[in-house]
Amino acid sequence: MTDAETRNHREQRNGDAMTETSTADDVFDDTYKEKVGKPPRIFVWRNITLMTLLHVGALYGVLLVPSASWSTLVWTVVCYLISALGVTAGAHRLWSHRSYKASVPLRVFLALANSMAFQNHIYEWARDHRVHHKYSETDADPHNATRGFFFSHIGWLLVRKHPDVIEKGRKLELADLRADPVVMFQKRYYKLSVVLLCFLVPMFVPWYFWGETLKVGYFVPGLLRYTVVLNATWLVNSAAHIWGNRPYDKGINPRENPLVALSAVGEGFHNYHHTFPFDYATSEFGCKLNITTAFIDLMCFMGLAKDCKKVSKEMITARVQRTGDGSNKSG
Ligand code: ST9
Ligand code: ZN
Ligand code: ZN
Repeated sequence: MTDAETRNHREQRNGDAMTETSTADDVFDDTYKEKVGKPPRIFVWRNITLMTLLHVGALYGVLLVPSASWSTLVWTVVCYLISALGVTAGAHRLWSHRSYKASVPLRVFLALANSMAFQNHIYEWARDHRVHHKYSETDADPHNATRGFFFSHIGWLLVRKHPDVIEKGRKLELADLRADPVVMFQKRYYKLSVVLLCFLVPMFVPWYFWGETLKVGYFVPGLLRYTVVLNATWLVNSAAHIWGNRPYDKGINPRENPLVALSAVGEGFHNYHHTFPFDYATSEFGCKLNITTAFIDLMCFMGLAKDCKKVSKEMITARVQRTGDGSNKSG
């Protein structure tokens, strides 16, 4: 693309986002210029050791699966879904993008579910995620996918952040997050809530209610489930920024990746999501491969959520024709 085309593309890109979104923090900023030179790479050996141990523990969990009872396996799936929703319906669609409104009981449930997922507290997660959208694929993006699959998948958690991530992140408003007592309460008691909800509850429930061994409880619904949820989440940053079609905007890296959508309970439609970050469904296709959208719809039906933001069909069609790669199937 020429400079003029790039400018034009960015104006169109941000035009759609600015018309609907409630927070300017997640809108792409094209004024940021990366500094010249290689990004610093300072290893954090504590994280490298802990992540290695976690993945070894998860592999041991895989070996224990045949000795787990059916009830424990069902419980593992339940824990997977609860922790996944704490990230997708909670930290992501509600708190990072404000794509719908949730009542206090639902916010409390999502905050507890988020602690079960142990992916940093909601405030930090949403702050980093807004920086990811605003400075996508640059040095100021915490998991900048132009640094390769490994970096955007897990590597970014094993090294110190690029100084631009912190500098740009400090300029975000985040007032909405600070004003939410549920977010601030979870931040305050984060470590305790993680020990309880990510490790102790998944382990003790099967032991107490149906006599599962503590070892299986710890390694299968505990470590294995936690590690799978982490990797499913990280695939959105890695695989869904590398492989898939770009029906809505061929000028950006994020892609539509159905396999990631499946494992990440609806979060793999990433070209759509970066094009319209305020859409509560993160997809044009409703609940298809999208358990999170079905969950939010159910919450609305029960009166626990409301004001879901949705991109109009006309806006999608116009955008597909203007900047899509020609692969859109919706006509
Ligand atoms: C994890 C997170 O896994 C996963 C997030 C994935 C996001 C996915 C998004 C995709 C879309 C949604 C899809 C969901 C799909 C879900 C599917 C489910 C099935 N702005 O951090 P420090 C400040 S976590 C402003 O130490 P270092 C900070 O406040 C896994 N400020 O930086 C602090 O200030 P002060 C478990 C910022 O030293 C100072 O800077 N957890 C920002 O570079 C230093 O902060 C871990 O593995 C910002 N953006 O260390 C631990 N960032 O001093 C991970 C920082 O004033 N974290 N600041 O307090 C760490 O250990 C460290 O952060 C580090 C960097 C080593 C990575
Ligand atoms: Zn992304
Ligand atoms: Zn997002």
